[in-house]
Amino acid sequence: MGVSSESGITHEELRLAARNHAMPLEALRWPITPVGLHYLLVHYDVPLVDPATWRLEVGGTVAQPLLTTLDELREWPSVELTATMECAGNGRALFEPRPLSQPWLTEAVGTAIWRGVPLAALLDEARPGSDAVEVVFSALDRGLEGGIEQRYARSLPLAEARESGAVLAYEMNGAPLPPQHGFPLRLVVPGWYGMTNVKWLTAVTLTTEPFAGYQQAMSYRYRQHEDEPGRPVTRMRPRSLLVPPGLPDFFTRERVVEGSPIALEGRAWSGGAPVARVEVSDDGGASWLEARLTRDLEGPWAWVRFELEWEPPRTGAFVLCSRATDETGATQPLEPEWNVGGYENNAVQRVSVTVR
Ligand SMILES: Nc1nc2c(c(=O)[nH]1)N[C@H]1C(S)=C(S)[C@@H](COP(=O)(O)O)O[C@H]1N2
Ligand SMILES: [Mo]
Repeated sequence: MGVSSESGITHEELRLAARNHAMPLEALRWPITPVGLHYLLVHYDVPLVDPATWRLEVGGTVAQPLLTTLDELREWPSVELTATMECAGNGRALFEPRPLSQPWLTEAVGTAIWRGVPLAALLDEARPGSDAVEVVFSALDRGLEGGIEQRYARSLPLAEARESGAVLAYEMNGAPLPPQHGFPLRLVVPGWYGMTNVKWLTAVTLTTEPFAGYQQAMSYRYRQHEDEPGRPVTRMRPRSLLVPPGLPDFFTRERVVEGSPIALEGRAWSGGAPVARVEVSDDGGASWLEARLTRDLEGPWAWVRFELEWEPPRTGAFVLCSRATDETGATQPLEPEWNVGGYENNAVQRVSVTVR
């Protein structure tokens, strides 16, 4: 992956940005992101899938291989999972120099209610062999990446597959998955960065060796240098985002607010542990005020809402920031921690506002 120190994005980045849209930040007002506002990331092409011929194949080192249709899968006992999902590349375009890939700013996130079959139930039915170490999830979409032709595939350690609360989802927010979000079936692993949640799923394969596919061994590694193996990208770091207050300027998106106090609100999440606190700063992170948290969604995997009545000490220009800390004490840095792939940038967001 190349980098660019140019502030202007390249034609290739612009094309990716137009295909893969972010969630407009004002959508942080909705607890559950309306489907069309949920962010979208598609590495190759959205496949056209015929639900009548589609099958899920469960195989590899298992005592009971399975081949199921969509209708059969819908007969299994199902669960609902409310989960916030964020692309591991969120914040990539804010790195300097900028890793060349999908140029996200801060808003590659969304929260949905997923309905489907618990992955653990499927694994119990298939009975993994005692030598099984990983579960590989393979999709229908194909493409080239790093010069290698492949179909999108990712793995999880068997223990994580069983214990993470992962779901094989066929519904998003009460309706069948739309094509772009993985119709007819996708994996959802709560707390993990987006790449784990394999869309257009067609095979679940138990292996006796760690998976060495492109999206596992080459991509989604946190590295400081091109030539080190790095560590795998796994769970979402803590992060918070403000609903941009006041009125936006059309072109610059700079905000103008009036009066006092000003109601600030936003959402915060972490894949490691529940969010413990959120603080807000009006001086670019020099001093912090404690925000009030509301847990308005089911379960531990959904973002929380935060709010604060802000009394601007003067009129003029301010830089607002928010900072989430989770129950492990993990928090957001003021500056991004650069890495080759441009992953896990959970540096505090900066929102420029002018108070009139
Ligand atoms: N089959 C397949 N699954 C995939 C992808 C993909 O390109 N192909 N993109 C991954 C990435 S990088 C992310 S961030 C999430 C995005 O999910 P969404 O588009 O439903 O928001 O899907 C993941 N699952
Ligand atoms: Mo992603």
